[in-house]
Amino acid sequence: MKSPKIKDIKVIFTEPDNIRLIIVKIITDQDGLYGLGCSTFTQRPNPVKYSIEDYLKPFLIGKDVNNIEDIWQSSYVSSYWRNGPVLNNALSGIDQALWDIKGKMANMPLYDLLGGKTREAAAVYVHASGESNEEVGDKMQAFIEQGFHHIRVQVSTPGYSTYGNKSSATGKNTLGNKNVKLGPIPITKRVETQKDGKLYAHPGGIFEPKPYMKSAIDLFEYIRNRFGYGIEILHDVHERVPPILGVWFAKEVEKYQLFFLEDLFSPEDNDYFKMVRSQTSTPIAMGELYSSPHEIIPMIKDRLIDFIRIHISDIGGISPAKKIAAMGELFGVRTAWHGPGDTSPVGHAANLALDLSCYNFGIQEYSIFGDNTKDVFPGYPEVKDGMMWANEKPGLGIEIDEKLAKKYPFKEREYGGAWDTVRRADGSMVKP
Ligand code: GCO
Ligand code: MG
Repeated sequence: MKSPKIKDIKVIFTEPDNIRLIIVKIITDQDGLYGLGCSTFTQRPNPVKYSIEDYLKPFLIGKDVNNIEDIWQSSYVSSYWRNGPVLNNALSGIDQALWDIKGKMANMPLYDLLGGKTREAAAVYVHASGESNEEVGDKMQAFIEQGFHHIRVQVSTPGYSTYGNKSSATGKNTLGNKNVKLGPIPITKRVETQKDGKLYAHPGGIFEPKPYMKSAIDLFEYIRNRFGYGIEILHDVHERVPPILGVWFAKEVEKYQLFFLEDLFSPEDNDYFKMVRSQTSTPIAMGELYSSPHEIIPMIKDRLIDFIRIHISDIGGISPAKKIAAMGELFGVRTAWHGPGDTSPVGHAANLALDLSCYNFGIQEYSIFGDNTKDVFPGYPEVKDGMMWANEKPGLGIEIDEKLAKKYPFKEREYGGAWDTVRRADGSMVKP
């Protein structure tokens, strides 16, 4: 039988629940045979779209859909310079769509094609954030009653801006010693997040490492006193503290037995992880900001992390991700693919195919899909009893309602949509 060829490639922008999503659809020359992939880089959607439409599409039209690896390798070097978030996200949409087509042609769910299930479903973690320990605890209680067993906990630091919460930052000194001045507190006022239909990237406010670490440690103490150790808690530092303070923090929280501590350092400070490994057994997760194999390979090779937090579309799709997962297995490192709101349900379906088929699965992040998002993506992975369940449909098992997707065009955003600018009390920039 003649192998299907790539006939057309479409990029679909949609924002059903205030997060910009990018979907790729590969249409073959075989009637009714098409595939979907996620290319979501929510802060920079346009360059991803142009990279696909202006470069990958002309390069790929007419190619045999069977040859995923050859298409991936030749596309990867077709730009000569490589390993960046824009080109990798563009390539991911193509790659995931080809795997979706492969599953449809084999009439198999993708996890079966990748070796079959190593578990019935993938345990997920959800986000409990709040302005106080009690509020975080109450949200945890609600999630526990829904059957979740792994919960990421983030609490606001009074007077400062905290990742996972948007407390207004007055820069009020909460170090406990009223006389300590934190330097000239720059005026950061909160602009409306949404005004006249436009979205505004509000300033990220003021972040100070010591007040943040104190409030996080107080939160863990509170949670362990209220819930004990029978529930798994996770925490995301989001790369915001100076590295040596991160080393101290990882040691200080060891007694709270976190499931993992995430983004303790920025990728640029990877070498600090060696210090952490020799001083504490706090489980470490890192990877959502990696877009090159050169970043993750040393972390696995030297067992500097316990969980691979890679954003699959940011590394180039399923093809590279499954190789990284295999390397992780050989070194005792588990997967914890990035699964934020700015991974589309198609991307979550790709995560899930690997979660189910990889022996060294660790945990799957799950940012609860909004109702509009669920409508746009029929077949989205179901979550119940704290687990994400795949359906038995071939390929990724998910669709996109293109007509409905069009009803959610990208909103206009100030400066095109930037990630928050977070500053120290002296006004210097913080990696956000
Ligand atoms: C997480 C991540 C996200 C990112 C977001 C960036 O652990 O889920 O840190 O919250 O900040 O995906 O766009
Ligand atoms: Mg994170």
